[in-house]
Amino acid sequence: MPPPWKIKVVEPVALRPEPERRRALEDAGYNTFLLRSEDVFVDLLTDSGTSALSQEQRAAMELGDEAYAGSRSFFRLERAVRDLYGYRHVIPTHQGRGAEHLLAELLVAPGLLVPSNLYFTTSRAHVEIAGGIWVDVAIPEATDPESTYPFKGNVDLAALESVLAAAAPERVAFVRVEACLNMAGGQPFSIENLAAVRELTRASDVSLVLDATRISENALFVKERERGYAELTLPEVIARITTLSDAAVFSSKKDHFVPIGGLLAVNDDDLGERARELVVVYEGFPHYGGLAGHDMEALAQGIRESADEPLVRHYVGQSAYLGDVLQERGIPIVVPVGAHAVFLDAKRFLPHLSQVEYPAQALAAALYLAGGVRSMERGIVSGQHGDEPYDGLELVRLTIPRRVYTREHLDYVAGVVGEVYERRELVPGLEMVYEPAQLRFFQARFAARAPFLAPATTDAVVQESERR
Ligand code: P70
Repeated sequence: MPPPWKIKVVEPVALRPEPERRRALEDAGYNTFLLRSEDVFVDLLTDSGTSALSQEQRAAMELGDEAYAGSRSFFRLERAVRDLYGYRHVIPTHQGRGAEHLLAELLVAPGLLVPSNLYFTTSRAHVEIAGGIWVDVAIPEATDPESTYPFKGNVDLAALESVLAAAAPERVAFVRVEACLNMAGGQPFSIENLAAVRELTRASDVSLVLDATRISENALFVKERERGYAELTLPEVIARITTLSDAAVFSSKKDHFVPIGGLLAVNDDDLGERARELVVVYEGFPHYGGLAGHDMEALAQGIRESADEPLVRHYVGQSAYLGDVLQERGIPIVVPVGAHAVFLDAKRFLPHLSQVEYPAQALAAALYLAGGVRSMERGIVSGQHGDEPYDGLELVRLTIPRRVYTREHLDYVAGVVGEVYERRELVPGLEMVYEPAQLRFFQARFAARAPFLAPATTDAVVQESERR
């Protein structure tokens, strides 16, 4: 189906000539985070804050009430959250990690455990800065790019049960379950699994906190893949999910179509009060939490749009389409294709590189050089923890912003990836030359171990993709 929107405002983009891309890549230390966006042609770095606003969101922004306290816009936001998700207390934050910070300050203490279905970078960082210990309780399929299990976001119930049996409730801060598990490829959990987690946490007197950042897509996958939900509306499925939790954090920069914003939402009155006490220290008064009134208006409207099934279905369909085209060309990707992105499996894409040569980082650099396509490393640079050995997933994420790119853009991206795949042995490994102390993937710098794709090769890549 064509998209359920048409384009009213456009932003020009251009493909820079090869020598300029090469220079930009070197200046960026082979890290796609450090490229300037004007040097990027198709920007698939992230779906975070990169969506197109709707006309309704832009209109709502005119109504922003910029009062410091008691802002009308806050109450509209609170109503939108309660209507769709049902949580009693709504604390706005500047973005998702602001909510994660509050949650960690509220519930984590030194030595407390946070069991979760796989890590997310900022979520784990906040837990660890507060002295907590992250415990992975993802099912094994989550880290197997070739497993076609439909709910790779599920929690390993036996693993969770044994953590809780050994430590709950005193030594467990909360159990975290992330919707459309980002680091596994945007993979959903089933409601059956979440309900079982709910039983375990209840029996152990521990809170269940959702990372509901991508809950809309998770709800759509449930409708399509889990028996008994096909006839429910998308908002009904979303509500089935949230009622199984005690609290949630949201990065609203994804499903809620806003460039900035996040939420902490909780049911417990005491926790809600403590969150409002804390938010004034880090974010702002509880009626804006680091957001402008007009941001809260756009967010309230975006929350309503996030439960619009045709919109979510089209969006998930874009990832599926790109995944299909890549698979037809024999390119190794994570299956099933998840919510917000196609993840290339760099271990199979560049088998001549060992993981300490940063294959996913090198592949992301090659895609930029070859066709101005920006993607994100999700491998050892993002996942390695201190000096611990890492042999986990080694992925490159081609992330689709919402309501932004057309099928022509996706075909172009598939062409670039395909041409690089055909010349894959020309992609050399990298060496890390600067490693920041926190969340190193954002700002690390690299040097190439050998000349990176010869210029003639990159020109051929673009010509090939244009010919197609
Ligand atoms: C991405 C973004 C953000 C995010 C998330 C989940 C499941 C929390 C957050 C934090 C941005 C990003 C963040 C860290 C590393 C790379 C990219 N994900 N939970 O691109 O929210 O960014 O608003 O503070 O996906 O996946 P926020």
